Amino acid sequence: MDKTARIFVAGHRGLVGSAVLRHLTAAGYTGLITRTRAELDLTCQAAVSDFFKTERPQYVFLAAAKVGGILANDTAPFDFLRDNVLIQSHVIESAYRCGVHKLLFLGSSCIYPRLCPQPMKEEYLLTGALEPTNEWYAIAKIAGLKLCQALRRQHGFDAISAMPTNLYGPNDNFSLTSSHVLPALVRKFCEAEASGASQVTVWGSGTPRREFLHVDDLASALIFLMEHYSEAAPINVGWGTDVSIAELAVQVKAATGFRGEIVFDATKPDGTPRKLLDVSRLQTLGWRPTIALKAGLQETVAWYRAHRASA
Ligand code: GFB
Repeated sequence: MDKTARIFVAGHRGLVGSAVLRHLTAAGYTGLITRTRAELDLTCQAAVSDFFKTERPQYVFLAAAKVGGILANDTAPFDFLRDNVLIQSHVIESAYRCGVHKLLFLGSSCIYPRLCPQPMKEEYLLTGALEPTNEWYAIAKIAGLKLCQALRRQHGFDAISAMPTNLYGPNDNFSLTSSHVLPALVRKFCEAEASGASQVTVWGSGTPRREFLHVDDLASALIFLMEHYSEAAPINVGWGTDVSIAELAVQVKAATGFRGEIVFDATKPDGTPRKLLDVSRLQTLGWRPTIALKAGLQETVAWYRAHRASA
């Protein structure tokens, strides 16, 4: 990508898209193209097609998606399947038809089977049943990566797919009901510390294990992949180690200064028992993350406290 290339960052207000935009801007890219949801409805095929014909982007980071934590996924399966299938189909097809040089599609580590051997290698895709709490989202993401592979195979279109682990950082969703675990815990512990509450409730048993990657690390990996990776196979992007949810809660508690008790609500779902990516392919290409969980948590707590009103 030369610095004047026309680059469309789809989903630039979200956690991932905003980080990609920050990194591209800081690196001196001048041809960045963005649209808010009000300006361009990606679920509308005609609108997306017109946009590509008019704007003629050369590169696309497809970070627009309907995303959410375990409860949101479990309770709105139609929305997660439908919105994501529509958004990705429209953007990927229009990108191909309008002569985009290269497209990067964002998937998720939940595409791998629920009881996948750990750490999860890219080749374990479609080797077992999916986790029921997020199979709708996972099926949409699998369809997206298959669209990319099919276009590459049938028409030689340079579409690649990155599969990130659980992400966190600035501009995340901090809702208590629809967010992922890390932002939810940051908010719960910050609010409990501020109000002097005696306890914080963590969903589930605390035993599931998750891997967390700071979104600034992800953005750097995605730009690296846009420049250095052009294969059909999806590629994992993660930190390479995981923690239990109980351990995460202890770390968030320490980062916020909360002094009360942690309790677990077993009526809430645990989801996949473990989700740790094998990141050896990406590391062999020459990319490694730099933001360890402890530092990333401290930064996220500070960001949340500074943006509490709008987050
Ligand atoms: O991050 P999370 O919502 O989704 O939950 P997944 C991870 C674990 O944290 C689960 C527990 O075991 C939750 O029960 N947890 C504890 C909490 N307290 C909380 C809380 O306050 N809020 C939330 N949200 N969880 C997602 C998928 O799965 O992973 C998406 O739903 C996506 O499709 C994403 O793929 C990466 O890690 O289980």
